[in-house]
Amino acid sequence: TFSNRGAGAMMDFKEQMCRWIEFIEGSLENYIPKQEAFPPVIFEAMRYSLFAGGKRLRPMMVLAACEAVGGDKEEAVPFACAMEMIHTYSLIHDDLPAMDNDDYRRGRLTSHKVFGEDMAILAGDGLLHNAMEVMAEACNLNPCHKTTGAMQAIAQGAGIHGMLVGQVVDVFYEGKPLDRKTLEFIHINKTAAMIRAALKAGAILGGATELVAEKFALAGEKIGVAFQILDDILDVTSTMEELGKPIHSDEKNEKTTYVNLYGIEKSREIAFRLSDEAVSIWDELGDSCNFLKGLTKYLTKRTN
Ligand code: GRG
Repeated sequence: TFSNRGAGAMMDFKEQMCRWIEFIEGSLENYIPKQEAFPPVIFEAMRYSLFAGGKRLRPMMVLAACEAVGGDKEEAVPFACAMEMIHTYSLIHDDLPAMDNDDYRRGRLTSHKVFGEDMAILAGDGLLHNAMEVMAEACNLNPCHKTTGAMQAIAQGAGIHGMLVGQVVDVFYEGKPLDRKTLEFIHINKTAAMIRAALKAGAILGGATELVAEKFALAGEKIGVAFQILDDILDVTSTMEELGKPIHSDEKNEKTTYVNLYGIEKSREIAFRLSDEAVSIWDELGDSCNFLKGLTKYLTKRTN
């Protein structure tokens, strides 16, 4: 086990995280076709983004949640890999000229810059459908409410009841003023829904009761919103540091974010409060959630 049971209890949190990442990278290889498959261009494009060094937070959450409720992480591996494929697809599409038009992601050129817009769209679609195939195959191998429930939670988190609808509202309000309720809607859906889904799916796969799985989901929502607020703060502070400007909390950013609605200090306070609320859920659930507690705290201290 990589979680905090047995000898793992003594393991340093960051070391545990690195071991999870290594495990996830290896597992992804088993669920994605090799570059040589035909036609190579699409597999090369899918792999280019999938193996670009992401933090692997969502698959880590699936696996750690499964273990935290006493499940066997092996049963959760296909779902963890599917989460990362869906997350990567969303990043590829979000970077497209029609959306955020970004040139760099995960420290390298974005998919459309390397493979062209057409192939980037298809690589994103390819990752999404491969994720569905991997999960459906796992459901067929072990048909039960745990596997189908996890697949449902993941599809819900990614689609029109989750990330996708958050992206729709984000795109719709581009360049228009946003009120707090709408901004909250975007954060809860675009960012938090996938983190919520990862923790809920992991708990379901581990055999949690509906009540406990909902607690994992709630912790995920709080972590997800805190994660997005901190991301908005990092965006502003890193740009200001690059420009050598002093950081003023009332500084305006072109997009409506928590930072320009509440200021840096208040935004940080809201993110820390949400993170503390998630930590209280882990405390309530007991020691088996120590890794997830550590991860929650780590995310509030992140610098990238
Ligand atoms: C295209 C349907 C569709 C959705 C796109 C995920 C997303 C929705 C947009 C990405 C833009 C963005 C900044 C989203 C906020 C969430 C976020 C900070 C994503 C990056 O997640 P990390 O930090 O990335 O876990 P890595 O690269 O580490 O996996």
